Amino acid sequence: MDPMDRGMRYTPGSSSDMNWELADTFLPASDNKKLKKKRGPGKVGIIVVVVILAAVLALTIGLLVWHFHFRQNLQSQKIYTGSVRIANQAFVDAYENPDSAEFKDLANQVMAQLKSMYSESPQLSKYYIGSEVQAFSEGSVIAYYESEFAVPAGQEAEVDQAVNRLSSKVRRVGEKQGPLVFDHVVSSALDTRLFSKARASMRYSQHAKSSAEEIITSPGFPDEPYAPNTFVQWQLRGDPGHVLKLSFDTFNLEGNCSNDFVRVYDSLVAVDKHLMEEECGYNSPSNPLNFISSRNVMLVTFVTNEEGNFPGFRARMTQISQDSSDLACGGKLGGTSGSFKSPNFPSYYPPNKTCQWDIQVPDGKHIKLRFTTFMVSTGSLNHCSGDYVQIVGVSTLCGKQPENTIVTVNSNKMTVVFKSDSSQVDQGFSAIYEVFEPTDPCPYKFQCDNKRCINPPLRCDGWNDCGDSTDERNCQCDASMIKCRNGFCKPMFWRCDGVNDCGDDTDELNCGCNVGEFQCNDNQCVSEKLRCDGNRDCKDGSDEDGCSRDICKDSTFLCGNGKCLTKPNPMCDGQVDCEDGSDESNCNCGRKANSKPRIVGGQEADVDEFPWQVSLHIKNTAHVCGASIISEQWIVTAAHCVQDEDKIKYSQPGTWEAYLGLHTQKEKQKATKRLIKQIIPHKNYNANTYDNDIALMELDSPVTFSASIRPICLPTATDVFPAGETVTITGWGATREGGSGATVLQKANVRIINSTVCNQLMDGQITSRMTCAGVLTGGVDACQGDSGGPMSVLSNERMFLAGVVSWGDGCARRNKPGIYTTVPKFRAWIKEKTGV
Ligand code: 4AZ
Repeated sequence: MDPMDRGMRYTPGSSSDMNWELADTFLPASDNKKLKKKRGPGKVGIIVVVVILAAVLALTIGLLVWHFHFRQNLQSQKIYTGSVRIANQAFVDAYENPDSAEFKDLANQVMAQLKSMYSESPQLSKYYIGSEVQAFSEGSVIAYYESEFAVPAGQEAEVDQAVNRLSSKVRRVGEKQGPLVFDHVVSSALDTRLFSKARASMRYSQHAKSSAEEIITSPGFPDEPYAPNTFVQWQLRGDPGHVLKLSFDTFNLEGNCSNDFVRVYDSLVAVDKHLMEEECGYNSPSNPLNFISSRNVMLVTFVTNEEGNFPGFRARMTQISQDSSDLACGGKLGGTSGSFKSPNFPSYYPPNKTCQWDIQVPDGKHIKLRFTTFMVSTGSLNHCSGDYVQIVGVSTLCGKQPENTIVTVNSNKMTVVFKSDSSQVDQGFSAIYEVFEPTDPCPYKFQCDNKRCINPPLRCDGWNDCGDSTDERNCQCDASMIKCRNGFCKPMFWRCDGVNDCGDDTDELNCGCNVGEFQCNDNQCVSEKLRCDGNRDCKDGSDEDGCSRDICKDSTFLCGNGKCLTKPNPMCDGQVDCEDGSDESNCNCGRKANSKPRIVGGQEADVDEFPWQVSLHIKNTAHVCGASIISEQWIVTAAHCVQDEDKIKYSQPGTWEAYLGLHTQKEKQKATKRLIKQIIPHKNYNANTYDNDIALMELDSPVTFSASIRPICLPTATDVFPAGETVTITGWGATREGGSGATVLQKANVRIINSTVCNQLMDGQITSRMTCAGVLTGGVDACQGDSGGPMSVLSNERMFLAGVVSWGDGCARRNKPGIYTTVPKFRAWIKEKTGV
């Protein structure tokens, strides 16, 4: 069949269009006749002819086999999606219904004209298979279509260029060869992930009603998780003169967008040039995703790969009049101060929007503009080629700018232009302007070197409020502050918290210890009870110096047989130092397999770097909590992870599945999965105070240790982790407060915070079974979803489970450390319950 002469629907991937050109060149047998005439049929001649014939036959067969079996595989299916405006047609309601005669008639005309357009291009005509019109919308009439090509390997770029050339020609001069006048075409190659499943897809079409909202959900929502290998499209429409607003009130997909994703288009067809956003992962209902289209159409596509099992989404669609004040932006602004923001802020702004604000303040004053938030899509080429905010004559901003970015003009007029292009939207900006006297730019305030003005009380308060530290320079420290040698002042309660806040250690020198504590020679404080107990609790061992028992005096390690060793840190260092080998027993743990040189403020862990890390999932759904492997069959987590809630029986072993050896949540299939045989929460766990927040889980069958699955070492009951010591936290939890969980395991280093200081910061909620760790200036912390996971400390090149992620006041906030269950306090309990 002539591929250019197909009906309205085409069959992608048909093999009836094979290219026979090469086969024609495989038949040179006439040469043999010439040989015969010249030389006669001598014996040698016959042999030569037979050999040549055999060779030609073999070559022909080989080439035919290659042609039929492989060559067609070298052709790739390419689908271009696009929209074309038909200038000489008026929209009728029947065009919304693909089964109507009107739709079919116009679709056939569009397809015929597309075919004739492609036939003019030598690069396209030979590979063209067919087109399908998917929808029409108003204005005059816009047709949305897909065109399919079978492109030989290596020709894809040429075909891309030819399609682009054709589109820009139609945009320039129009296309009037048929009865239809095309005057605007947008087209782009369709992502293979969309069309590989598209044929087994579901397609819905919904039209917004004036008053009520329309609801769309992922298949199965809310009763069951979405299925694998799903492809669903929703074509959404509103009345002419309206735009569509789509709000996802629940959004919980797999965290890796290359597996499962939702795409929202400002079109009725999946054309990249109108892709507003691709989303995956989890969005807190308190921070709903919210989109606005530029016209009365929108397309939502939902794609999942072979692994599914996340709850999915629900979105509400409404239509808003294009004249609605909700969409208004720009205008004239005056006075001495004011504010403005991008349309739909803090939700996504619509595509194809231009707003201009003309600010004029009283004569003689100048204007300062402060962006409290700024997130504007940069465009593919960067350099603000996509969306931007232009402060005319001063600067053009795009991308993500730091909080409180300031732009000033030395005049009483300022023009600000916001422009979004047809694709990739973002949350936009919020800006505040105010006047300043040219002679006094920061009245009653402190002016930072970066032009920010800060309230005077923030000066010399220990925090870098300017962003460039200029508010903390040249300070006179009052009695409530520590005077650092380098000139900074820091709050007195940061003194001796084990963290070098000054930057030059001034705040950590000459630190005394509390009542009941012993001060080590290196100023560390340990419990008085640990003095002379035979263990080196101070890092320098000074708690065992001069002990009257005289055991291990000036030595470092008490062996199981009572003998002392003078070697520092002999435990698990790979050499048997005690005669009874007790320094090297129980050491098959904590070894970082890969020890090459949404956790907040962290970074991705290396594969197998933390092989004791476990991801606890509610069966067939998402990651919920972390845990740590301590033996082939036991893992440690937080008691608060296994407390029942309204609907979910977290305390029941049957609720859970544990993934061991997991690196990225998108590759669960590569991990070792275990069900849970029993859960033992600590009997004194207090759900109000989070005291004793620890639980044990027994796996249904033992695991075999490998590079990616190994236990972490358990500390001894007397181990203390002194303030200031660096510990590592790991997990797949949220990467910012209220944000979505991480796909790849995250790691971050924080430091142990002095318990007395921590108790003050946490309003007296810290018990002796809790350890605080964090960065008091904020920015690095465990967060929701990290709970139950390890806080580990390195000693003798092995990692020990110092704590279990338990709770905190938000995540990564200033002066709010993370709180961890102190594992040494539960060492005996772990032994009693598990034998480990
Ligand atoms: C949580 O909800 C959680 N910033 C864990 C740790 C922290 C806060 C919350 C510490 O699982």
